[in-house]
Amino acid sequence: ARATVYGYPRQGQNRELKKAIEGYWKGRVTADALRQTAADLRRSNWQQLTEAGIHEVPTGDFSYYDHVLDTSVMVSAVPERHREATAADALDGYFAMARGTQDVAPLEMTKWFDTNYHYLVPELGPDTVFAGDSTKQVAELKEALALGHAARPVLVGPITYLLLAKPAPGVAADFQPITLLDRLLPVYARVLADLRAAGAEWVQVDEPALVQDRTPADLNAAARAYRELGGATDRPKLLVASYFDRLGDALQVLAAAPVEGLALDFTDSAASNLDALAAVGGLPGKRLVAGVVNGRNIWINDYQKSLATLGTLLGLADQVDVAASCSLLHVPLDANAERDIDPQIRRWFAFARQKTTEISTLARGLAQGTHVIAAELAANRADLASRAHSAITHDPAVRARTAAITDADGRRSQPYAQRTAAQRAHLGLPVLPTTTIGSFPQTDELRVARADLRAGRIDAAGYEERIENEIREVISFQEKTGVDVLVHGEPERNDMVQYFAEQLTGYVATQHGWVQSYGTRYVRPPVLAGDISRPEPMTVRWTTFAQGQTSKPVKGMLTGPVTMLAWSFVRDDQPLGDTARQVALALRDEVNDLEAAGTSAIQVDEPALRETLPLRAADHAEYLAWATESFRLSTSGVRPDTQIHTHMCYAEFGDIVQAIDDLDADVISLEAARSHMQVADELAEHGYPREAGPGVWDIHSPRIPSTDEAAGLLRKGLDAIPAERLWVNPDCGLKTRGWPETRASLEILVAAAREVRAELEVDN
Ligand code: THG
Ligand code: ZN
Repeated sequence: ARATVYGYPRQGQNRELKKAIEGYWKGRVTADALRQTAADLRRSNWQQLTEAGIHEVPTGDFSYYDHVLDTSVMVSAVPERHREATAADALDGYFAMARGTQDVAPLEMTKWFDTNYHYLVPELGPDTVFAGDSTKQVAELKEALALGHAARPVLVGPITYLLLAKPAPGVAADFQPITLLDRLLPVYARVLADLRAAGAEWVQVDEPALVQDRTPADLNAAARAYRELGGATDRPKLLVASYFDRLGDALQVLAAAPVEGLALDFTDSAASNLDALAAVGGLPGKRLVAGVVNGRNIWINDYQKSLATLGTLLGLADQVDVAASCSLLHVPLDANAERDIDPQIRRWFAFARQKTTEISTLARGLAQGTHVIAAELAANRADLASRAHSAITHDPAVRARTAAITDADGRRSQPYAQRTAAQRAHLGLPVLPTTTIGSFPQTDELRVARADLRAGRIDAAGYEERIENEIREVISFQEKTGVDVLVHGEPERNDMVQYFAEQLTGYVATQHGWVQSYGTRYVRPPVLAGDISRPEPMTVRWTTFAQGQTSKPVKGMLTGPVTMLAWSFVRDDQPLGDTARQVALALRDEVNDLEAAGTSAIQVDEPALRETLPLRAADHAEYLAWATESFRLSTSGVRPDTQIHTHMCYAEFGDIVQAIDDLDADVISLEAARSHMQVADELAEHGYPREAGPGVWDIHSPRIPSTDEAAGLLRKGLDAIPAERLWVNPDCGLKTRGWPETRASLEILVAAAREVRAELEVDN
């Protein structure tokens, strides 16, 4: 048995890659210097992997921005509008596709399966002409081979590539990119031949799209693809990799294909792969790469359990190798860099570096017998026991409280239809009330204040004074502009998850735990390590300070339980629903404290509700049950006349309108401006009965809308949602916007609301 991984974090210990790329964009770093930084990072990654005992290192997984975009380049699927730029300069053209330019829009970005990584969506059409460009793949392979490593190039597979693509602009919306398969396969065959010629013994072809629900036509396409690629004579051995879930019906297809190896996910959520593999008769004559180390969470592996799985697998394939379940791109680099985390807890963590050691330890144990890893097994048992029996993971007070939850805790005392009039009266709202989503521009001064506080250049009092000044300005601006429901602007928050994680017991924040979100942007997901409780109020101080500055209602702002889970590393030792209920109860206390402090509208954001939907439809109901329950648990403790808002963005909502209704929130704000209010129609089609604010200002661009434009969107909203249930707001928070466009756009938003209100009065 050998040890391998499918991919490694690209950024470097100090995010050197981010700094080099952003420096290049600003003209401060030359292309040569950027290439050198990239080559240095690859070299150091391969060296780390080899030293950890990884036998075959991945190549081609490195990227300046995104590996799906790299695949588009590899098959020459460059959109028409980017051809001029790519012809002039390959690197600048690449970044033009990723980020757009003054003149052309970038490729659309969307989530990579159910991870928090985002890829650039290929744009294809009936006229797409593919051509093989192996340059990057061949160069990186040669680099690794020259450094003396055993290397395996990694490609996004043709089926996944096509299934992730969308119709190019101007192409019929019902165009199916998978129909281009016959044109794409010769290009893949060409790249494979080039890699063979460059010295690749094996090439890994990633097909994670096959773990989703697939039609028989898709499965036929997969069968055809691997029959054709496998049938080529001049090719390396093929390892078809799947991850993020079980393969289901696709397993049979791949097991029967003329390829030399399969890589399967054997972590808990994909555990049924084991039985399925036995049911198809195993993989006689093939190599099986077993993803037993979770590649997308940060907990140490259970060696005993993995060895048991691996032992069973030995009887099902010719050769069994050990790997992480997916690329290690989705976890931070090195837990040992976290000097501030309690060492007792840090022993429970395995980031990318630690995982490579786990993989090679398991491979050694499998190959030579567990006696050779006796010391590691003992240490692993001790660490697992320390976690299982810790007071951090088992807080009796939290356990008692979640055990005592009743149905009534998740139900408001009156139904929406009765609450709404009381809320309008209580809040004193006009028809078409105006509000914002919560955050106001995060200025450099605010970031400097936080850095000053961290560095000890100012004390807590000095920091709080700066925050208070900012809140005063935000409130006075909204009053002057005529906004109806105000917000304090969240100047005190770094990130909407991290801010709460830092204040909740049981959550652990990292200092260096960066994970790529998209391009050069990274997040530091906190860890839900133990039982969650709230030692003291988290937002009441700032919300009441803001309310003290105005007679208009100020909305309280919280991050909902689903999003707190979705953007963190979650516990793997209890069901997600249990963790969600603990977070929900902590938030419920905060909601109730805000109400007691005089807050009459409280927003609990759930931007991640839709994106956390499991990959397979069969798993949706269970997820939606705990998701909606935990939201209701956090919001149902308030009086009928306290208005609960929620907010969602980034998605189509059509398929979860019922779940949104089940949240029993009074008001929802949604992203809608770019889709011209399409979501309002979707809500109406499903008979959504509550108040809604489809966004009338696209905050993702610095462009200021005209009053006509915003009023036009509002009138469109009125076609779907009756006036007494329609709100007026932007698409999303304003933290990434500057003050000038924020001022101008909010004035326009209020003017548009007034204009349309006047029309309604005339109509009556
Ligand atoms: N917070 C968290 N997770 C998220 C989002 C969030 N996941 C989904 C979505 N939003 C991802 N979007 C972004 C947007 C911007 C950045 C990262 C993810 C970003 N990061 C800074 C960077 O890389 O320079 C670092 C930010 C920091 O200092 O914390 O700009 O909103 N948790
Ligand atoms: Zn949003």
